[in-house]
Amino acid sequence: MDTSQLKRHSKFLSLVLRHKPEVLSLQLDPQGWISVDTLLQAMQQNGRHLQRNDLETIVAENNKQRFMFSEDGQMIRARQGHSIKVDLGYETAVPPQTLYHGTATRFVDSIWKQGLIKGNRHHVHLSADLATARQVGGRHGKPYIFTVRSEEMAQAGFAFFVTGNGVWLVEHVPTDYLVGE
Ligand code: HQG
Repeated sequence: MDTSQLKRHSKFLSLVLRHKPEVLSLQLDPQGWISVDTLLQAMQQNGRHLQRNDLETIVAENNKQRFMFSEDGQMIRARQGHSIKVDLGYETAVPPQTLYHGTATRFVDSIWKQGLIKGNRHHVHLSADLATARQVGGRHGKPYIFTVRSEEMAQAGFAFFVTGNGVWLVEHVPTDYLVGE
């Protein structure tokens, strides 16, 4: 299967595993998992012919490691980014002194009023490196980077989680902990 086909399937998997499993008449378990066989079968019935080895390629090569298999390889889920209710079971983690959040310039005024809010997602997404933040912000327009004083937030009692692929998650970032460009 060529790269563009894999990318198309990968985007569809994000839709199914994070937002709308119902497009394939599927239901994820409370932790966001679905059986690989069930998923592949449902995709097949939807005219999306994907073999197990193609799925393995997508999981392994996805640029942001968006998906993961269970240890026994029988189940698959998205690592983060859900809008449907799932309990990802991430442990809280101690963040570094600062983390970054990339946004677009048009959101900046609103962010200075409300802080960073999670919107449709379960959490606000932060990254440990500037390059990732810039890329995330660039998806929305002209990128603008906020630095988040994460160590101070953790000391003040905010819970931080980190996913297997280095995305940091937090409920909300009040303006007190934001530093602009
Ligand atoms: C902005 C992608 C106005 C926020 C990425 C962002 C990431 C506010 C947008 C992951 C606001 C939400 C998440 C406020 C936050 N007023 N705008 N008070 N607070 N915003 O896509 O962080 O490709 O839901 O700055 O790489 O851009 O899905 O969040 O611009 O890791 O794997 O509201 O999604 O990963 O946009 O991206 P999003 P995000 P995936």
